[in-house]
Amino acid sequence: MNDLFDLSGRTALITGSARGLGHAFAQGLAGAGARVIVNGRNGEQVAQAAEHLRAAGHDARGLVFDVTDETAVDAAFAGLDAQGVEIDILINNAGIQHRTPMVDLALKDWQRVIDTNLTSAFIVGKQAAKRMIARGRGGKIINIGSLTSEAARATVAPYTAAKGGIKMLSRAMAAEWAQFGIQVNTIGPGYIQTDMNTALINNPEFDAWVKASNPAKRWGQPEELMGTAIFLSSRASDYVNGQII
Ligand code: GCO
Repeated sequence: MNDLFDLSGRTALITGSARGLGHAFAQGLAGAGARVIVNGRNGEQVAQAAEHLRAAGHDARGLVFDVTDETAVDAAFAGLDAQGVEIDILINNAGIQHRTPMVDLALKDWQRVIDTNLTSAFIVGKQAAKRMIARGRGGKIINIGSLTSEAARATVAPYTAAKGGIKMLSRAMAAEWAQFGIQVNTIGPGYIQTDMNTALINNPEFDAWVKASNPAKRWGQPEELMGTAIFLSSRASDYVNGQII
């Protein structure tokens, strides 16, 4: 039964994986045997993150590109093609947060969040799926949603709209690509202790609200999401399509 979750021989690309949840996903998949490709926009952070994984004995490399830049994404995939590197697992994790009341929200800030948190999953997912379909041996795509894929709070409208879109984008991808053996699903984390949430964690009122408003009565830890990512990246989820966990 352990083989069900074994990712040996598979290559995983995790966007936005130089830190935060993305780095936890990279650690989890690497620990399950996958060769991981760390992505981010900052070359130094990506190199350090890949080195951190290699120092732990994992097969890891970096690939720097901006997930919102279609030309850069296409070039990155063309580079992988040229090196004979085939992506079996894609985690569309890259995301940013922007907290402000909607009446004060600038269109450029709305667009930046939508581009990074939602459109990027289409841009990168399209390139990965084209190759998975052509190879004929299926694949796994995991889009990272949020608690805000299902519920909303004030001042994070573009993030919430993007994460709601992520949930339905996974379903749209599943509707088109499941027939090719590609399982597309969403992970929707609750409130996790990451650097994106530092301001919230350090706010006693918000910290108390998070602890009071979820059954576990605590913040989650990034490593607590590894198991779900391994499950959705492995044979154990070969008949799971369009779901959000
Ligand atoms: C916020 C937080 C949330 C969490 C997470 C919850 O400002 O409410 O940033 O968006 O990061 O997405 O699932």
